[in-house]
Amino acid sequence: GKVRAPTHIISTISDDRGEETCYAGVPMSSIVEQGYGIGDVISLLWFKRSLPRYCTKFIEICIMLCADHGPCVSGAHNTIVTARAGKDLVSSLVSGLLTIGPRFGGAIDDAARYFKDAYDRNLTPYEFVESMKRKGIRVPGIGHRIKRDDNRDKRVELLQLFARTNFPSVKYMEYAVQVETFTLSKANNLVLNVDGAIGSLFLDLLVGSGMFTKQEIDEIVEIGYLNGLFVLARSIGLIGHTFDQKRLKQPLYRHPWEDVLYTK
Ligand code: Q5B
Repeated sequence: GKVRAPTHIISTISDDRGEETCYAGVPMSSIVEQGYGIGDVISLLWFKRSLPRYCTKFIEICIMLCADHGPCVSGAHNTIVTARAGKDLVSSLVSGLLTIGPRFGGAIDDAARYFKDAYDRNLTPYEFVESMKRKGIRVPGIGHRIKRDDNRDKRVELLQLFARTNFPSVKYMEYAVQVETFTLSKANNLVLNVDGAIGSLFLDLLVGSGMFTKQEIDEIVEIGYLNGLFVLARSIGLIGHTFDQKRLKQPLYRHPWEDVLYTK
């Protein structure tokens, strides 16, 4: 039989050897001719399968809603300062991306992990939140610097509305809402934030679509695919902020002395 030299790389998501590149077996021409969108491309390259339209639409809504949140958030601030230091597009972009993490935008995977574990173990919101408190862990997906009980995050409302209308089940999201009701009884900024909404709703997408086995869902949650949605989305805004600063010919940023508490 054929003897094959061992390879140094294994790849399962795309293949560029033929006449046209295929994403998870789907040729480029089909992607264009069948009117696929960015949600379909993400489905193919991240999840290695075509997902139903309501799932790819949900992915696209996540990308659109998380593309930017103004110049004052951590990521945009870093990007603006870097662009004003005369750095190039890639440097300005990655400077902003590097702020994405457990406090800012990168709480989606942990929100999914903790909400799934708590729901699957039938913990009441009280038991879940208090157990997190005992462990000294802030509930991922809960809390915001400017959003409050009386100033809800429109992005969360839009995602919830879409899911309630289109998903077969929203049990994880409803659980997250019950957790929010409990945390809001403690402080009025402990709202379900955009990370928590995406994390819980993506669990509903994975479980409710019937497109993933239990083992695949556990692997997706364990590896942590979902922060990728925020990273991808916010790159759009960070690139925009870079162009904006260059267009405005903004000078080197220096933080004002008056805004620093100098102390010994
Ligand atoms: N406390 C987000 O904190 C923030 C608690 C909590 C239990 C919690 C905080 C947090 C989890 C991580 C998370 C995603 C750091 C946020 C995003 C994208 C964004 C951003 C934008 C965009 C805010 C005051 C008191 C303390 C705390 C308690 C706070 N959070 N307890 N569970 N989750 N959340 N991140 O307001 O007794 O005084 O010690 O880490 O989900 O990033 O727009 O800006 O699109 O760009 O600074 O939307 O909630 O409050 O730290 O002063 O805490 O509340 O223990 O209690 P804050 P702190 P105590 S969405």
